[in-house]
Amino acid sequence: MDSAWKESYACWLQYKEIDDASLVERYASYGQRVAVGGVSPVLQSAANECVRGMTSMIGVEPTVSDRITRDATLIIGTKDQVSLEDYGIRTNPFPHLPDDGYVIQTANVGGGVLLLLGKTDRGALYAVHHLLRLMQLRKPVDELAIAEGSRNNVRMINHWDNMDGSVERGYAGQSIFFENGKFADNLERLEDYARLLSSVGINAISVNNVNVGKVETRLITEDWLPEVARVADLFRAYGIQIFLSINYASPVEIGGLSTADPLDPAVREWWSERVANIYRFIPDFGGFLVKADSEHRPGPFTYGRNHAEGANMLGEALRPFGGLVIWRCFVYDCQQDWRDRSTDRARAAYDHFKPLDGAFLDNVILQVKNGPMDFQVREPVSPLFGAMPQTNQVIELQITQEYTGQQKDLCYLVPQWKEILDFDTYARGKGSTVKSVVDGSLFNYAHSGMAAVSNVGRDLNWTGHTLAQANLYGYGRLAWNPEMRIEDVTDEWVRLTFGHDSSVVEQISKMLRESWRIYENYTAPLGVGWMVNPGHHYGPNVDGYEYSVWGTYHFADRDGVGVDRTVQTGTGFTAQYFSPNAEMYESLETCPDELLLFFHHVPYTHRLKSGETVIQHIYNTHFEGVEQVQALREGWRKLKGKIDALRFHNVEERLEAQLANAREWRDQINTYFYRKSGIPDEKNRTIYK
Ligand code: GCV
Repeated sequence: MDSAWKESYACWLQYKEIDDASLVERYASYGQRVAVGGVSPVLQSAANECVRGMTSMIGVEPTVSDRITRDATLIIGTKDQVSLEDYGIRTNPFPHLPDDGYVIQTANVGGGVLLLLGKTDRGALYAVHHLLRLMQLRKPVDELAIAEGSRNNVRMINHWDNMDGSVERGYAGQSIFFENGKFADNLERLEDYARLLSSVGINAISVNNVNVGKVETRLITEDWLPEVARVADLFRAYGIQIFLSINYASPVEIGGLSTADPLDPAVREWWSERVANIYRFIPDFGGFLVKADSEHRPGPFTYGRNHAEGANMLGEALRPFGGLVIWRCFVYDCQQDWRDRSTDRARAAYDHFKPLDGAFLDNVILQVKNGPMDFQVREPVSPLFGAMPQTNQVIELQITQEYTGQQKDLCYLVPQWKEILDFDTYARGKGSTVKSVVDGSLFNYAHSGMAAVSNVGRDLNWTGHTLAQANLYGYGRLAWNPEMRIEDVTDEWVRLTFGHDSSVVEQISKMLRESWRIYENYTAPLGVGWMVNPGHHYGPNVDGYEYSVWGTYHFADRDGVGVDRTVQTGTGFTAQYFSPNAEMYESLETCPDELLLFFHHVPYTHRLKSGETVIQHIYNTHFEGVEQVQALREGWRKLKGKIDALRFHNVEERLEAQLANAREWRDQINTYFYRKSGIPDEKNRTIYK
């Protein structure tokens, strides 16, 4: 690989040679003799990464011993292998750290020793990555005393990859896991992926699409288990557990049974045997991810059973082995008639699951999409967060940009995710944030955390758009620590990926931070959502979304637009929130502008808090959005020559496509609403009529 290709592929693990001689000297003093506390696969990965990073950044390859020696300058191990006291460190942070936690400590022994100690092997690997990150960020390491852990015990990536090599909602090429109906041969690529994921603390991955096809249904059989086990071995060495998405109708489709009824003893026995067999191949198998009774997928409803009965049957089969069922709450009737106000899609997840609180087994986790709809650029937070104190939950985010520009348009999602995680549900009074629900602390969940749909594929740079790498990085960092500030995640990613030239760092950080709101400006307005082309979901089409059979989901007519979800006159969705959120959304006066059309149907002349009318806001934001994309493009062009040509052109090309897309959105949306409302733009700009 030539160097530009390498940079593109390496993402944030660039490990560029450091040119500051005094820093190199300090780093090198620790990077001479590495001692590792054992030979477990995870500790080996930690040691290899350490050697790779050190050698590349300081130009000296450390010697490595697999025993702790007194002359070591850097020690990688676990709390059970190395005693902090032996190195003169009196306070022991380990009792206060979660299982994946670690300590990085500089000790004054000999010429100085760096201790990188995990509570477990996995923690030691994370400690190595933390140190390498500090070095990439050119930070001093002489007086480190770091103790870190993640409050989210599930930090997961979901792949929607199919065995034919395609990726549902994938925008970066074919699957890295599968090709032509089998597992991909390129294990090196998978290993590099595992390195990237472990560097940000991801500890679980589901490898196949939640829409499980005929071929993929057999992944849980001997046909494929040896291959799944091979992938599991590889990821295990990076502290990442493997999960499989399953087809709920498997007992019928591959088991020769006449039913998949979760209460049928033969079905239960079939799953127990299947599960036991999986664990023979993969002793630390994570469990199943399940999409049931949604978008034509089979599920317990077929047999008149509810989702607790459906999930618990699998939970029982997995329980003896410590496995988990991750059961998705994305359950709704995709063929609903949106004119029928009694079947609001936004209500569906809560209506199905809330009554089942407390009915799920301890090893079942409900996976809830961040909003009640489907990863739109703007939605309220799902009211299910906080509503199920007795049921484990993880939040599901979408890193892949299905509705947010498909990795052609720049849309950095960290600001959106931060807003969601910081949202106060008021479930237990003020301060009941989403992040405190999903980290398990609010209700003391046994299992909880975060999951997100992957945005990677076989493109050289993994994510198609180079800057979309920031979404993968940002997700991992927030899953590890939801308290991180947007500025810090962003600054870190830019420096790790593009280096430290301040004009580059400032420009790219600014572009990233502004991009979500820019995308929102030129697409569907004020939280109404959708308005995308059917099927592929890219580009504007006001009445196009395939599941809006009657084209009326936004309820735009001559007089107004928006969906009345109030209790007083609408679908009653606002009542699913705790007070005072329920009242805030119910009232036109207090509903935040950016969600106005999600909750209310209003005349075009309704005045927003900003002082603009709704129609003028639509015109203004759509003109402004295009100008902002132009500014993104100009800003990027200033970086020509400051970053390598490959990555420069990759982004430039996409910004061109984004501009064309933004113009199309502007023209379609403005024209549509001008035609409906008959109200001209106050500023007399050209709206295509
Ligand atoms: C995997 C949306 C997407 C589907 C996806 C589904 C889901 O409807 O368009 O591609 O299916 O969400 O999350 O299950």
